[in-house]
Amino acid sequence: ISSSCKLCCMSKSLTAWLSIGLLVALTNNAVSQTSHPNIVLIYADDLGYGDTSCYGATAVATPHIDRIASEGIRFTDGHAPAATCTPSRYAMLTGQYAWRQQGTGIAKGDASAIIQPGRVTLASMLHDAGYKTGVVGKWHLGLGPAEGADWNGKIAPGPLEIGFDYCFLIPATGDRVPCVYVENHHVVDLDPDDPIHVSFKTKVGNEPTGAENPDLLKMHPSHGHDRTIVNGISRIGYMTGGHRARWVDEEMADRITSKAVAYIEENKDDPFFLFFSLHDIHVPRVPHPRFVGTTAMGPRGDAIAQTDWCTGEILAALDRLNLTDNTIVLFTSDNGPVVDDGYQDEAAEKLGDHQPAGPLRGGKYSSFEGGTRVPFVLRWPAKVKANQTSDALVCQIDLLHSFATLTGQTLAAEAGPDSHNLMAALLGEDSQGRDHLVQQARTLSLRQGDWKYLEPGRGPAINKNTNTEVGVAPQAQLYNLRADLGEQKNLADQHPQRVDKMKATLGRVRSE
Ligand code: NG6
Ligand code: CA
Repeated sequence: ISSSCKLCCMSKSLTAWLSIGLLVALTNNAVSQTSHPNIVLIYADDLGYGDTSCYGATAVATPHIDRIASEGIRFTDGHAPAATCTPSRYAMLTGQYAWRQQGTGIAKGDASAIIQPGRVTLASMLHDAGYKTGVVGKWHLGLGPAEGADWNGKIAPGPLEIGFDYCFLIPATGDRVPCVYVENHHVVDLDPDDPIHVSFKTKVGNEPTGAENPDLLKMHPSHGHDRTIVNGISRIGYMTGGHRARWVDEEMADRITSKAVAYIEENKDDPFFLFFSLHDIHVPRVPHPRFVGTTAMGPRGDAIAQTDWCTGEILAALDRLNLTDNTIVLFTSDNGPVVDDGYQDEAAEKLGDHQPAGPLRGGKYSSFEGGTRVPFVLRWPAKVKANQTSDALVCQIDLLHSFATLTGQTLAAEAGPDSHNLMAALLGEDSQGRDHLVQQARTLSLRQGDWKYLEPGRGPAINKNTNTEVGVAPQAQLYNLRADLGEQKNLADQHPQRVDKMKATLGRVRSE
């Protein structure tokens, strides 16, 4: 063969090798992309099973949340781990039922960090898998060391010590002090000459309170919430100082949404995990003026409309950046709905026919299904078929194990003990989901198949303040959810053996 021909052959085989290499690289890339999709978890607060139009609401339209459902899967039996905020978030991030761990009840505004550095969390696991990890919005899992956070200095530990690279936080909830944002380790826009002091015991400083100066309020409390007034709204707890840094409730949704969108833009070239934790529709419900009056339900309905707008901004950012196809978007809520949660915001008066929990009994604070069964819609166009409805029993506590499996991470033996790998159910490939699930309110309940067992408990059956049936009764309760989704007919007396069996299963899980 002539030398020119040799050269030609060599270059041909080189081209062949190059193209095979390219193909392999492309395939690898495709594999690594679908094994490492971006993950956006949009976490509403106190949004009930019946509060979005894709779950049947007609008094408010939620086209963006509905879009996630129609382009992905709507789960009819998706759960928060608990019927209040802090234990739900704790369990979702750690994969451990919150009732196993002391100090995971609703956190005060000055609570110290509840999840200790070193714990495996959803964020630390994804961080180890090569993700950029950020949390924007409501935290409510405590900040700072045991003696409390230094609001005027470095605030740690917090999200950055348990796996997040970035945080922009409402430290607890909007109804409790301190009413300031925290970005990474510091209060945003703090004037060092006007230091923050916070107390949940005695009054600090001399600022007006809701109890002493109701004339200064633009929104009045209905129960509690009568301490320091910030932005015309009295809160839980006392606060002084930090005036320049104080939030304006009407701007909160815009503020956190722009931070969330910026986070997506900045991390678009890496796989990223964004925990976008909305404040809506928690009290005080003070949506931006552009949403006021968009529903006939007053602030609670308008806050749902605002929630949908926030969601739409995230979806639009993903579209704009060409990220939609390979991003998992999960929209869900931290617990069920409540109408009057402490402010006179006309939520009860203007409710009309709207059913915040849809067909379910109870709501926030409740052992009935309304306490933890929440909107749960997931979209991932690259992998998940559109327009699906799934009745699989799934829970937010399973995200840790599921996403670890997805991203090829092995969890340490002690990590996420209650988290199951439900990836197949989340992708719509398995219609069963969990074998059983423990639900947490004031007492525990067990879901298994069509059945639900509520353990007996002491205390009032109704939370008078919020007018919620909390599900507590001195005798055991057993419901067949297939026949009786609204938990009206207690079958415990008719099925004593099933009661015993489920009680034993709950006892076993409890002692695991
Ligand atoms: C309760 C508050 C309620 C709400 C809840 C926490 C009173 C009387 N009630 O203690 O308004 O803030 O805590 O809600 O203070 S959660 O969704 O963050 O769990
Ligand atoms: Ca909540």
